[in-house]
Amino acid sequence: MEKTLAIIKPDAVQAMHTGKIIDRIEHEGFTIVGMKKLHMTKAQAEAFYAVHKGRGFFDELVEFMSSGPVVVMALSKNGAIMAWRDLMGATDPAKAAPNTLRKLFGTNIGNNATHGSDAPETAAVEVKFFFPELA
Ligand code: FUP
Repeated sequence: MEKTLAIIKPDAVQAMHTGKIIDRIEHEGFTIVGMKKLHMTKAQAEAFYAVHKGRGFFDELVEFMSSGPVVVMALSKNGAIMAWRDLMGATDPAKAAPNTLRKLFGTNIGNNATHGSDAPETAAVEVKFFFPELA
């Protein structure tokens, strides 16, 4: 069964959307195979988003992702990577489809409530980053 890495970002945790997002995850047929709440250090956030280093939004992204607690989950489902990205919606909440998590809970392209791996290679690296025991 395919696995993907999902994160409930600091904005959504702070706004008390964690329970609603987990409820959607369960009802959309994902199995939560790993879950923990943690507060990333700046160094951890930089390492996690290393692929974006050099982009204009990198510093802001690292600041934001280390600004408060997050909930990280390894999700399993047939086609989990695309299914989770579909459930999240577009990166920019303003462009996200109705009823997607980013449309419902995101504020703007930076504070967009959730993260999801974008391909099998990144999913493997990202799941291992937080759940080495699942790799
Ligand atoms: P996504 O895969 O949908 O999370 O989007 P990206 O990998 O392109 O971007 C990762 C994160 O960087 C986004 F979730 C939010 C942040 N970002 C910005 O703040 N500004 C941008 O223009 C693009 C991305």
